[in-house]
Amino acid sequence: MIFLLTVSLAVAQDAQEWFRDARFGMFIHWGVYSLMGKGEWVMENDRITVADYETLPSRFNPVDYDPAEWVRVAKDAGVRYVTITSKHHDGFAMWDSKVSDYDVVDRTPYGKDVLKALAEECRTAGIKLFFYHSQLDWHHPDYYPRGNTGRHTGRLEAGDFNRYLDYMNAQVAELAGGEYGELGGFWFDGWWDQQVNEADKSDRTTHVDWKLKETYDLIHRLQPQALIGNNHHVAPFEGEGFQMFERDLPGANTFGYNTTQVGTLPLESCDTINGSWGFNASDRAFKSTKDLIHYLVRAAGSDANLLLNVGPTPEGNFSPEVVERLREIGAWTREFGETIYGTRGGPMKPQPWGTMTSKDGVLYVHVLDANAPERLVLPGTAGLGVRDARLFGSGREVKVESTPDVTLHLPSDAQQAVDTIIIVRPRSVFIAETPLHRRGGRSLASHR
Ligand code: FHN
Repeated sequence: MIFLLTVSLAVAQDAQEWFRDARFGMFIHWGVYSLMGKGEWVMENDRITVADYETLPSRFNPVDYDPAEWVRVAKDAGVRYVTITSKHHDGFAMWDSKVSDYDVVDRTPYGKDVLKALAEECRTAGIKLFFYHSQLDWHHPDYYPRGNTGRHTGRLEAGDFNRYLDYMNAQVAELAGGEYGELGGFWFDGWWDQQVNEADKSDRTTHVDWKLKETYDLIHRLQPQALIGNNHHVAPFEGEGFQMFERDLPGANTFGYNTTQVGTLPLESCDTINGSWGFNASDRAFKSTKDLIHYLVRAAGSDANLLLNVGPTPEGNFSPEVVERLREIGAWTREFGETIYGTRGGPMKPQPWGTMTSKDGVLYVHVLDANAPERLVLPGTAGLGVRDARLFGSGREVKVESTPDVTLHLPSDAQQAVDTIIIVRPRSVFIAETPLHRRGGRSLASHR
């Protein structure tokens, strides 16, 4: 028993280390909602009843869906894992579910298991696969009591929540049962729908008992290495293997979801390339490649992964704007990826002008702001003797002073268009373990 526990703990730790090293993932929101071109919340936002929404699947025929091409684009961008919606809040299963016919195989003219095909391509390409799975369900009759959403679906005001949980767990077991290979993990969402006081992220009281332990134990029994994350916007629960932050870097709260403390689990930020998760035909607010790279670098500097979302069209295409940006990000990750993959954030806390990553005893200072000061003070590096500091690429030397924090003098003509990276080699062994800013103390564990 103790042996088994030790083994599964080691498996979980390995998975977490892998996750921390991965740094970059692709999020995919794809479902029958894509047909409406108004995002994945269209059922709720347009107050569509279950009866009306159920007519959508008969039109879902993604003839252009080419999972090998999706994975090629993802890999070329430099992502190490893909997280795709197996079921979103609309309740529609994107695989061949055995406990429901409300799925892509049974209800659409396409008739094929889109997750299966993607799982196979991911396996071939060495990309790990995660499933986004909505706990909230606007379709299932037993998702009752109704939550904070889904009140205009025309369902009977009755149901058995435990029966719903059995259904949800049965679907999770199908996904984790082996048919889709060894999974990276699960990314749950929708817990907040039953939160009594959704505005208060310190209050984890819900109208229902989600019985998370049952779901999490089930997954870990079937796939011990699978990491579980849950986008509940509150502090992590037992059994979760990473902590996520929607549309924000850990510690920031520009969106209103992220007032919870940054904990010690591996971290992940997710965000969109435009403003939408699911395909939204009128959303043209694509972020620039430069901003997206900055997001990735800042995430790494905050010791977090970036899970960057694409919302494919109903035909199964990534829009050209998305492909273009991913290609450009790929050019960057190929050249500069060693400064983010396998790194840990810090020890310098993120600064307005840039951020820091570290790996194998080397610090990478990322200067992101074109108007960064010429004299860059690196808070949190006091006492670190510097052997040398050089510009990534040219190898040109950068002048260093100790004040007592390490201070770099960035040559005025050295600034790069996207990210000016300075490699700082300490004089003594530097171990990047837990980032300074997450422990609120020093982590400059050097053997001097
Ligand atoms: O409601 C969902 C939303 O549709 C989307 O899936 C995002 C992704 O982080 N999460 C939820 C909102 O918190």
